[in-house]
Amino acid sequence: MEGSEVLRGFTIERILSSDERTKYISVLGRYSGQDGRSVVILRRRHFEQSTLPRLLSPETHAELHFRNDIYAKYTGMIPQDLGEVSIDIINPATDKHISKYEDQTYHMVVETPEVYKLIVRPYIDSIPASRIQWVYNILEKKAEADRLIFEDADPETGFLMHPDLKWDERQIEALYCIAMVKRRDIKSLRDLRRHHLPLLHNILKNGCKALSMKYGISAEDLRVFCHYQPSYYHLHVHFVHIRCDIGMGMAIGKAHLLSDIIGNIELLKDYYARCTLEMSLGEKDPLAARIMTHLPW
Ligand code: M7G
Repeated sequence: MEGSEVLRGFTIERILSSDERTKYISVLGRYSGQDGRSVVILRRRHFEQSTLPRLLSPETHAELHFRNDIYAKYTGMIPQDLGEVSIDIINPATDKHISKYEDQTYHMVVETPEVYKLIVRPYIDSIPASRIQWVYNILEKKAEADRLIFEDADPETGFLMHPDLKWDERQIEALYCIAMVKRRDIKSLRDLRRHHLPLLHNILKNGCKALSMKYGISAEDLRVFCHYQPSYYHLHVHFVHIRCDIGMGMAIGKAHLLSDIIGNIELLKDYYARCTLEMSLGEKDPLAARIMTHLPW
């Protein structure tokens, strides 16, 4: 579906979350004639410097709101083509998608190696593979092949780099890219061991190099990290411009710098099998309920 068809037949069920500061809203709804539910995310785009000459010209129609001495406030109608919004659609959306985009209270949760073994790993193994079909589509070049930034095809240490769903490649300061490892046996940082160091070093070094060649950004301007818990259990690494504010996505208890991960494993080969990890989980996350009921307090 494209163009004006993409939202035809969509009815709003409820707002999942909305953020005035980042001009973001996520909405739950249904398409008529479909059983499942859908999540639609709208984001207003940041002003691009290159469009300023048009924005600040008579092409923008301004209506006076009030004037006081040297101060004036207007409501402006900018040229139509500069007023684009980004629209992400997840259709059909699972309960996990809905909870991911829903406003909720977050709690800090402690995951010992035992909690991981008894609760978290069985939960990860119970997630249907279809949940990461989009990852396999990327690895097999069935989707986003035209957006590929870099590929190292080595089956052990290789990865593919793409712009993340969250980035429309417009503004370098909003740069958000994702490196997806080729091998399919690493679910998350919990699985990382010393023999994975060549893979991790490769992603850090050649991921930064690829972004420098493609976008002219230097490694010092990038945060390179993994999420724990991630939303998708196939190892991937986030590359984000240092000026890009991604809120909870870079919070303590969620984002783990790749260089720290490497350092920890260099110190102790099975660090991530033995460490206790504290993390923030939304109370609507299906994992939260499972872990909470097993906490000793
Ligand atoms: P995560 O740490 O598992 O979850 O990262 P998070 O969403 O809580 O950060 C997964 C990353 O993959 C996120 O940054 C998503 O925006 C990104 N992502 C998700 N999907 C479904 C796609 C996709 O289809 N294409 C691309 N390029 N990125 C995606």
